Amino acid sequence: MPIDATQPYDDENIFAKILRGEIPSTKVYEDEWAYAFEDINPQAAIHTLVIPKGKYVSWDDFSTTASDAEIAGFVRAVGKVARDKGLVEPGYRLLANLGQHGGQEVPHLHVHIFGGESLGRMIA
Ligand code: D5M
Repeated sequence: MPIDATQPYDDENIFAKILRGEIPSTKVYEDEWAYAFEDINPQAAIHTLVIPKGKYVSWDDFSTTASDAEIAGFVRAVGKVARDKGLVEPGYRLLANLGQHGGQEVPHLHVHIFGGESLGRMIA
């Protein structure tokens, strides 16, 4: 079920539990600002999620309330994960679903990195 992206942050959401190490994940990268792990239900040959360490429900929440340092750190982490996976050439796709129409299921901001194959025009 897609979430209402205007809801308050829920400390019990599944990505909060992953960040706290309460449930397992396949870690790809971690730094001060971000944590990256493999999507449990991959929609492409490479499907990695990057989440900020701060408590942000959505891209809207993050882009309006995070500090410049958090935003810069997170954006650089997304780029680094994709680069380290060798995706810059031949390319990849970033996606952040937001709310009901965006089909966002988990109420902690996450950017999907899709790659490892030709992706066509759209991917869910
Ligand atoms: O995407 C939410 C994504 O989160 C979806 O692609 C599955 C993934 N997911 C859900 N639970 C887990 C766990 N436990 N590990 C790894 N990946 C997970 P959305 O953009 O919200 O629709």
